[in-house]
Amino acid sequence: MANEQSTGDSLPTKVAAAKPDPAGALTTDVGNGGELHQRDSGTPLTTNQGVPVSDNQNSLRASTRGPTLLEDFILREKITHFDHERIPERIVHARGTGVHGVFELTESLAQYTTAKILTEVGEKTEVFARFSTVAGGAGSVDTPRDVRGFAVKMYTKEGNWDLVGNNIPVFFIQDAIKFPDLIHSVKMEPDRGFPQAASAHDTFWDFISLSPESLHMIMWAMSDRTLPRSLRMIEGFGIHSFRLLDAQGKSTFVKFHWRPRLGLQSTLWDEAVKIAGADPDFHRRDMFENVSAGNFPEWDLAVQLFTEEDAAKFPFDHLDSTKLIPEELIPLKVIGKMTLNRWPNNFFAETEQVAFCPSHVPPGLDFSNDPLLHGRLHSYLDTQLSRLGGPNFHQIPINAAKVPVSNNQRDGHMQMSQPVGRVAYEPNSLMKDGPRESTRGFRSFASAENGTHARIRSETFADHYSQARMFFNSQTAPEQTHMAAALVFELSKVEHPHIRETMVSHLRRVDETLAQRVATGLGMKKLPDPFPTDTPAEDMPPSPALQIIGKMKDTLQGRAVGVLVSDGSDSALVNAITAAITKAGADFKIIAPHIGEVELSDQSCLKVDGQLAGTPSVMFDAVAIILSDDAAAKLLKEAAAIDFVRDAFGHLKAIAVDAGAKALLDKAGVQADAGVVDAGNAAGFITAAKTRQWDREPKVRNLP
Ligand code: HDD
Repeated sequence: MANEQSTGDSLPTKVAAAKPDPAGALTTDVGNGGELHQRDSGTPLTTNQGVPVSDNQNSLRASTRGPTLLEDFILREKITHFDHERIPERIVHARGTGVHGVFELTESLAQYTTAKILTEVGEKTEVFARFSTVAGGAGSVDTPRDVRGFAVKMYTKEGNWDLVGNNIPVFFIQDAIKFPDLIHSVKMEPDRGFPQAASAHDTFWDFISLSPESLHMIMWAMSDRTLPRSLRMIEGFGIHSFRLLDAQGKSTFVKFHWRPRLGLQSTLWDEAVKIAGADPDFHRRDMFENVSAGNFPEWDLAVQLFTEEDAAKFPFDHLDSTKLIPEELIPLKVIGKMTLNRWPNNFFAETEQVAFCPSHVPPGLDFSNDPLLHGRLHSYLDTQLSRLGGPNFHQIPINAAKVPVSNNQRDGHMQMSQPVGRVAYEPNSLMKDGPRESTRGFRSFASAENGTHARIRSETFADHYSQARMFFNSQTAPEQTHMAAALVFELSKVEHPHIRETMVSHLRRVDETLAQRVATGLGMKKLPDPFPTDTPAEDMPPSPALQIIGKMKDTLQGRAVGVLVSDGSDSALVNAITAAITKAGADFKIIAPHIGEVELSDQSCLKVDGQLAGTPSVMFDAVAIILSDDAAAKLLKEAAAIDFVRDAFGHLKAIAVDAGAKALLDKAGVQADAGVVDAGNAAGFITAAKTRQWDREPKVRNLP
């Protein structure tokens, strides 16, 4: 039952003087500042035992100024509950943002599986998605360089299906036994407790340099994929091969992909760093604001389907999670759409308590033999037991299946159900309508395994460099440059030269030009020898589907534009540009030197969304600056205004400017280019704003 508590909507009324009742009769409350708290005006405030509370401002005292009494069970209950408000945060993916939504199937996979969610076209299934960073704690910022978790719980008619993926289609390691070491290496170093939410430190790169299997994932981690512009604009991948099983038990392998309808988009590193300071909740706020405003983000669910025979022809092993199947080899088939359309009522109850387990699959799905997946099938259930306190976490509303759950499991911490009758076992003859096995129940693929029982890594897992090279070769020139810059940044934070050298020796196996660029960036006089390997990279055809820039959609939809104005700004220009932004499907925020309203040139008033110093240009995809001459002259002395312009330019954004704004650009040392558009040319500004000005990058930054 819901714990009914005051919503806080009825605020206390301030009165001039509230008098303490000397006899202690509860006719008047004395709170801090002499506030009189309205009694009997809303839902009664109660203890957790349902006892109404008459005074929530004062603890029970032996005398007016005297000691507080142990007898005060109301105080003790309230403080005790507060003391236990926190549960252990997730060891990884602690920082997350959850949203409710719906999945609708558009193409049936009935040929391959019996799973209803994948066969009943038009059926809508409720979902809860949680997006996360990996390394940082629950209170860390939203925009570090990090992989993003993409976990979706689908409340299907045949039980819950958790697709617990990331925004990158491969992983760091091939075997789950290495996972604790990987995570310990990236987390805060144990002796010093830092760095928080950062891979740029010795222990991470030490581990990576000694784990060649991670090189492909490192290429992704150093790409702009780990700097997403918005959680609404990331791809999601189930990563492992799963199985689809038909009614005869025939198996087809499947990989799952989520594709954002808004397209992929990333930030630049310098921008991400500045966003972290300007708004540590940047991604959570972006999701909250858009879902609340009805701009529901959507993803297509696509599958890659292949048989054992297809897999035998791949030049890699699909059971190895450090490998992907290029779309050019097995094309994606779109089968449905997920729409996220409802913000949770309560962050803790839903986003924090949601428990995902890759082992949660409905009948008609099954697992492949990926050794990383097999470790996960154990780990997630185990972690929920300590994080949520016991084996009944499935009864918490956010985790509960939307279909009846009936079995003979009993008791345990926080048991919420009250089973009736004397039978708690099966088979039995005493409870005729008790839970029984079902012919529609979950079945595992009947596989014939043979081979040596041993701690062994398959030969087919030995190639660590070919796909790393393919990924690098598939990128556009600016994306390759960003990867080199990211490696230089991260390895520059590494204190031990031998770790830097080992990393460059691996990079020589991936791509000589990349290795050279990074070595130069790290001030190395000569290249170290390539890392010894029996399995050097084979050249694979590039896969343009792995780019971000090349795949960017020609749209401003779902993006945000900052419009910097002042009192006296030209109203016609402001109105035309804001109308064009809205027409393009984007959002705009009015920024001004002061909060409240600005009065435009035609005396109309415009509500201000953000004060200049607290709303830097890093919060936006493009900016328009329309200022009166007076305001422009004043802002020439305002560092926040100069930074606004300089950062927008440095981050390769389109900038719309009027005459007043041009003075600001000059002061910021900005030399206008094609991305700096006259504010009178709203259409030209929208076109420029749909992309970054990549040509500008070499002019504003010395890149490796
Ligand atoms: Fe994991 C959480 C994704 C490998 C052990 N993982 C977690 C979450 C995501 C992933 C998205 C957060 C779920 C949420 O929002 O609550 N993990 C992955 C992916 C992996 C992967 C895509 C590789 C393909 N993970 C992995 C391995 C292990 C774990 C190999 C252990 C052997 N992961 C965990 C965990 C977590 C977790 C410790 C922490 C909190 C939780 O499970 O519920 O059990």
